[in-house]
This record gives sequence, C-alpha cells and structure tokens, in this order.
Amino acid sequence: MIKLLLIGVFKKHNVMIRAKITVVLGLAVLMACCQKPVEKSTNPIAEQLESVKGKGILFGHQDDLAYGMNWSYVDGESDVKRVAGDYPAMFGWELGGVELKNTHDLDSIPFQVMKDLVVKGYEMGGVNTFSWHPFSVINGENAWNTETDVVKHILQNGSHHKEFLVQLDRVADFLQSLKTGDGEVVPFIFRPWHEMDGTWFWWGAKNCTPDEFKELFRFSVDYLKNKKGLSQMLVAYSPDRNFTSLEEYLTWYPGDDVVDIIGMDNYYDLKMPDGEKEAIKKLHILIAYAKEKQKFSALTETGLENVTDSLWFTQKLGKVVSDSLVSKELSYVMVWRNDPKVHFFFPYENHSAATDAKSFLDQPEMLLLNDFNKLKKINN
Ligand code: BMA
Repeated sequence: MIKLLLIGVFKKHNVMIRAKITVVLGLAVLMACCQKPVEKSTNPIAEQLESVKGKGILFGHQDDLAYGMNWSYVDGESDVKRVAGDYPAMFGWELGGVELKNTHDLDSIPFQVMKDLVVKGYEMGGVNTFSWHPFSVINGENAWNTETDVVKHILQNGSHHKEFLVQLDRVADFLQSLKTGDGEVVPFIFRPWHEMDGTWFWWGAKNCTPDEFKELFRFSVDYLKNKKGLSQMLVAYSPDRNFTSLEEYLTWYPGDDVVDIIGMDNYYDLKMPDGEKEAIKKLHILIAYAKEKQKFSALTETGLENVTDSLWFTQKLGKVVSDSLVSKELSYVMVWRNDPKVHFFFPYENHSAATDAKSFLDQPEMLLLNDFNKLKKINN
C-alpha cells in the first residue's frame, strides 16, 4: 500500500517535473527566437540606443567639447551648452591624420586632448562617434583629392595594401587607447568612408566601383574588429542624400554583417525650399530598412553652413525630427563643427539663430545629455 502510494506520488511529481521542463524549454526557445543579434545586445551603445528608441533622438555635435566660436580647449565648455543649457548627447570626432602618426587631427585637435575628451564625454554619459578622412597612401594627398584612384590599390591584392594596413594599425592603436582611468574600454561608433555616392572623396563614386567600395568597407571593419579586437565598435554606413529608392540607397552598402547603423548625411535637401520633405522621404527609406534588419537609423551629418537662416533649426531640422515615423524610429541627428576660421553649424551665444536652436532642442523629440541620461536610468 505504502509502496503504491509512493509510486503514485512519484508519478504525479514526474508529470509536474516534465511539465515544468517543457515550459522552461518552451520559454528558452521563445526567448532565443525573439532575441536581437548578439552583437547588438552586447554593445553598450546599442543597448542605450535601444532603450531610448521612440522616446527621443540624440542630438550630436562634431568637436563639441574641444572648441567653439570664441573659445578652444576650455574645460567644460560647449557651444551647445552655452546656447541650450546642456551638452549634446553625442560627441563627434575626426580621426584624419592619425594614420600618419600626426600629433593633431585634420582640424587641429591634438590626439592626446581628443582622447581625454572622448573619455570625458563617455563618463558624462554621451555617445562618441568617429569619422575618418585619411590621406591617400598613393600620393599623400588629402581625402578631397580625386586626381588619382586609390581604392583599388589598397585592397587586398592591390599595390599599396601593406601601406594601407599601416594606416589601419594606427587607427586601431588610437581607438584601442580609449579607456577610462580605471581601464574601462570606451565603446564608440565608427563611420568610415562616408558620402561615397558623391564625387568629392577619393573613395567616392568618381574613383571606385561599388564592388571595390564594398570590399574596402568590409575589409576595414573586419580588420579593426576581428584582427584588432575592437569589439566595442558599432559601424555606421552613411551615403550622402543621392538616392530616391532603397535600391539606390543600397548601391554601396557593404552588408548587414558589417553595418549596425543605417545612416545618411544630408546638408543639401535641408537648404532647399521644401527640402525637408525630401529629407523625410529618404529617412523613411532607411528607417524601413533598419527596422527590417533590426538595426539603428540616423541622420549622421547635417547642418546649414554658418546657420545663415535664423529659423533653420525649427523650420527645417525641427520638421524632419517631428515627422511621426522619424521621431519614433531615428536614433540620432548630428550637426557639424563650429570652427571660427572655417565654418560653423550650431549658433553661438547671441547669434541670430541661437533662440531658434534652443527652441529646436526643447522640442520633445530631441535629447540632450541630461535627457538621455535620465531616460537611460528609467529604463535600467
Ligand atoms: C569638412 C570641413 C573641413 C574638415 C572636414 C573633416 O566638412 O569641416 O574643414 O576638415 O570636414 O572634419
């Protein structure tokens, strides 16, 4: 009798255990299916962008912490902060010159100082992104010299591949050195070979074929990530605005396995009458692609040179970011640098566009650093 009872209890438990195992296995399968690609969920920037998606668009500014219209290298300064009361949520930097072991980048920032400012930006909670306009290994000319074809010669079977590897090694050395005082690795976005659909860079449409371009892009990312171990990097693809369909947008696209951020640079549309509508249409194309591939989308560079229209921020860029799809899906918008000797893209204090730029940044869609940090906390 006791034996029978025990068998009964055991059987009953067995059924329950089996049922539990089935539920656990089922849940595991369900979770595995719904999970984002590994890379995306393990990169801290990807996690943060994911956590604020739909809640706001990060505002970025190139060289923001280094110099502005009436100042340079003053601790804590920022033209965005002076005008809008807070730092941008994203800090853009330029690597051009690092491949030559220059002490300063193309735009005169000492790399040692840049390193400190990148770490500072990271410790404040911001996201750092890097562009790179390398000098050519063929003739030593800058990125805007299109007299000589470069790309085919630096690919794996090209005559100058070895020299190109030296350039990549130096880029990797700098990016690897981005660590906090405690040795914590600083994650970042890398946005190489941008505006390739234009004809002004040696990697542009006039000087290489889409296949050569794709190979260059793929090789660069693979080398930096896999050979140099820069797994803290997200990669952005950003053609200029020369497309009207997804097919055209993807002409130079190097592949889903090497791109995390589906971007576009666009200055042109946003200086044309009604051009914001064009910009929105193009963003819709890349947003749809990013959604389909579970990637992020961004307006990687924009601005109006010298902000010659005092309402440009609310009437042009403001309209773009308040489009219902854009505001829900876009991860960031970045304007270019404020260099008093060359050009500026964000107003300085007392500039005729300053009030309007502040109103734009007060729009609910736009996130400055504090907004970004608060949202991240709520989500964590
Ligand atoms: C361009 C200009 C140049 C600069 C380059 C790389 O748009 O701002 O003066 O050298 O970007 O940052």
